[in-house]
Amino acid sequence: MTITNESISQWICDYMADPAHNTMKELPLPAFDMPLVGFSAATDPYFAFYKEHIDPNFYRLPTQWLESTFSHTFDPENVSIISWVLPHTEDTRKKSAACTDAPTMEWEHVRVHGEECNRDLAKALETFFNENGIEAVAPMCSPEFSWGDSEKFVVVSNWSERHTAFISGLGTFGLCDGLISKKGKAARYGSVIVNCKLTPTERTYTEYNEYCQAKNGCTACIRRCPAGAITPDGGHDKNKCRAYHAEVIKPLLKDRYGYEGYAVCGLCQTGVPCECKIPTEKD
Ligand code: B12
Ligand code: SF4
Ligand code: SF4
Repeated sequence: MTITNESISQWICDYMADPAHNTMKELPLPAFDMPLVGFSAATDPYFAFYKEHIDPNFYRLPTQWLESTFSHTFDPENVSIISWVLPHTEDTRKKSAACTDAPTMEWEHVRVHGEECNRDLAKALETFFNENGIEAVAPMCSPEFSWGDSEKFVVVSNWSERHTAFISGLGTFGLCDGLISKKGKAARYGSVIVNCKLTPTERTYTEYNEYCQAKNGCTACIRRCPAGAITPDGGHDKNKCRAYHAEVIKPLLKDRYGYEGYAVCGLCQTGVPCECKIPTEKD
């Protein structure tokens, strides 16, 4: 296969079109709708900006991921990033939008098995490139991926899928922190770094929060959050959000469904104007 933006996008869509890959495993349902794919260059100044902005001693540049994986230097001019959005299905979104205190089991299965599917996709794409003689690494699947406490941002990882998607032309941040793409905010994100020159996707926005309608008075995610973790001026309080996951969602899911696995909330992602599209002032 000739490696072009189009052929890679098609490869990702074909992978996700296979029901054996795109599955919630424990429920006979697809985890996601069809993906959106974006591309960026390692030389994009935003990568260096985010390293500084997030944590210069912890956050990594694309070339640093390749260098630590393959133990030699890489020319950033030749390194690209493939980033994707995996949107939740309408069924999962609608069920979650109807909830007010905790999401449904479908939402939890997307967090657990949908994320497995996201990482399997990243691993499969990484393997595809490596087998074709092009070094590639999926940070989220690397043993070197980590996240931890941050003075500035409470918790941060050494590779942020949302910031990568922003740079790759896929969307902008919302008041609640969620990244809003053309397919909205109810989605998961992934990426692979490759030693190969690809054409960066044009960013059709200039502000990091351009799509969010908070500037026009939208308060939908504030009202959706059962933890009071989102405020008009403070944005997203990650400590309140995490505490709600651990102290409220976990016991609720155990009582309701007998579920004792990884528990998340995500109610701010649905029942809002940016759930599955770029919101407008009229929403
Ligand atoms: C740690 C983490 C969490 C933490 C903290 C979240 C956070 N906001 O950082 C907790 C446990 C709270 C959490 C919760 C959730 N998470 Co989470 N989480 C992550 C993880 C592992 C790392 C995030 C990270 O590194 N953040 C770095 C910090 C710096 O990001 P930030 O604070 O949001 O960044 C802000 C600034 O950088 C600023 N900013 C950006 N550009 C600029 C430019 C300028 C000039 C300035 C001044 C500022 C600025 O805006 C950003 C938003 O406010 C990622 C996976 C990954 N590797 O990316 C998933 C991830 C972010 N989570 C995700 C999801 C789905 C969730 C939940 C919905 C849970 C669920 N599955 O139901 C909730 C949503 C909470 C919320 N409102 O965001 C998705 C994102 C989906 C989306 N639409 O954005 C991710 C990408 C996982 C994935 N693979 O898809 N998560
Ligand atoms: S619900 Fe409204 S305020 Fe919240 S992120 Fe979406 S557009 Fe922004
Ligand atoms: S994930 Fe839940 S608790 Fe956290 S900000 Fe969103 S709605 Fe609030």
